[in-house]
Amino acid sequence: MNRKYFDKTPSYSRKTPFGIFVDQAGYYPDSRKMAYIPLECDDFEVTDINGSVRFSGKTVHAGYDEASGDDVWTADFSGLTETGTFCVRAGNKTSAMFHIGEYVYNDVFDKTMKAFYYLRCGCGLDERCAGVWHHGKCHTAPARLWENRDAVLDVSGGWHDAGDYGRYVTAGACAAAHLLYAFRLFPEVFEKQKLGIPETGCPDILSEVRYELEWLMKMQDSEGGVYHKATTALHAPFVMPEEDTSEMYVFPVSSMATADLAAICALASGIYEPYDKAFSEKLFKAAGKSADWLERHPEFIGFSNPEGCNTGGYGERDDHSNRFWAYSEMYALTGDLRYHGLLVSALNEDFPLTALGYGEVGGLGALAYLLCKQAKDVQVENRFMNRFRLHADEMKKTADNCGYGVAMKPDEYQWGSNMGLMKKAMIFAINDVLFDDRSCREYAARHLDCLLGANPLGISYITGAGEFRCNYPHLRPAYADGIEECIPGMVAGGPNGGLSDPFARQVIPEGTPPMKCYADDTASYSLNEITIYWNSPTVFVLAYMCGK
Ligand code: 9MR
Ligand code: ZN
Repeated sequence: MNRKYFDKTPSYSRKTPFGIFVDQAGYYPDSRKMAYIPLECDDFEVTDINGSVRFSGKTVHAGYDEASGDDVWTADFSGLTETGTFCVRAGNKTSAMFHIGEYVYNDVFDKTMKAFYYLRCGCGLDERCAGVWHHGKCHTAPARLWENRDAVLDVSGGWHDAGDYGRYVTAGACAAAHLLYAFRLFPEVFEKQKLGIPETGCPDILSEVRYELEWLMKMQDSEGGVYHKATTALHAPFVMPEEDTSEMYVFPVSSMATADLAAICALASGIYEPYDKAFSEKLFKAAGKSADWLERHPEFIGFSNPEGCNTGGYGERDDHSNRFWAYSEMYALTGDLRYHGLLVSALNEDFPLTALGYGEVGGLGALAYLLCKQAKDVQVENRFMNRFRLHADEMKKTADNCGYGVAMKPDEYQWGSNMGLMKKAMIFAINDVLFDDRSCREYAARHLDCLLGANPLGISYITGAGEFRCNYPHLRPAYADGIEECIPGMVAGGPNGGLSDPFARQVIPEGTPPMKCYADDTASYSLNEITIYWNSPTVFVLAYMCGK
């Protein structure tokens, strides 16, 4: 691979200096605390910053772990409940330093939420809010319809999707949905959150999501159909966003984008109502218009890149779950029985009812129904409840058989595996909410521990969080700004056994176990990109952990 663009810091060879793996953000005093050691040992101790032993115990041999290829010993130090800064030691190995305390997740919670602000397109980031990562306005010129170059429209705003500067409706709706459901389920943790972003007179999370919603509504055409994406024809080089001045195009309407827009606007309309009636009304109208479009267009209108375009495709094989989500949110918002009929008919198609997007969004539709105040069909309700329960039960078994305590099977380490990891934690959190099942909290926490360093590479997959953390994501501004410290709060895609890019194939030896197929290097888009919909489930999980 040509490293011309990516020679800032050749970082793929950076290895964790630690031999014992812990959650580098830390643990609550009363929570389960587990360190993972891929080496035989009997005794372990936990020392404080002065080196004094505060806890000691015997390790347990958890056994061979397929996803990592490690033979794992665990050190359970749940019995250590005092607050402070510690590290685990066994033999001649140590862990990273971590905290035990009541607020251990607040910093990373704020950072992962503020990451959305750093991804804003159009407005420019001023120094007061963005500090050293400030930059000028980007992508504000009017865009052209790909299929009718004479038609020009304003689609400025919204979040950059990922390491690239594209903006895609289904991806954006999914990320916004995770954030809005996080707010809906755990509002108290957001009430006081101060991110240092431009304020609009409501909790910061709502100001931030509003920035995306305003853009999403610009993607709706006069008939109610929604354009699939707004991107340049080709991915930009690794320059700052304001230097990416190629022509912006708006690509054709898809039924997935239209359904997801109806869904997210309906959801948002209810949530913003107490803060801003006019905005809520605007969302309501947009949602209704796209929902009407869906009824007039029962056929699937998919998306794949036209010739001459290489930006993200976000194609789907069908739009069943998207339509279901749209009708379910419309019913939740309006109580109109017509939508109830439509959501129930949508269930005639087979799609996963706990999937939380992007792509399959049945779980978001089920959640909309379960949480709504409208009259419910008990059978439908029970069906949705059971699916969430079964999903959690199944995941518990997988997690209990995994050396690192998570419900990820070896073949689930694919492009963006950290999204899979966080969506599993979301399912546990949702089960805690729906069934008041507190055993789920521990399982959700294990997944967060894994993301934050309790994994076989001993790395925190969130920039700016943890002693040994990723710092060189495939993220254009993070490279082009020339600043060594990466923009904080970005969740890396993570291990991907598929080795789906040339750089990954070059640096990861064949046969490497999937959970170890990772390199913290700008060059690897299939291992180390960031996206809004990998950050959003992480915010959801952190909100749950900081709250309920
Ligand atoms: O997240 C997407 C991943 O699941 C796919 O395997 C991959 C290849 O199609 O595309 C990913 O999405 C990318 C999108 O197309 C454009 N923006 C960056 C996204 C993350 O890599
Ligand atoms: Zn931009």
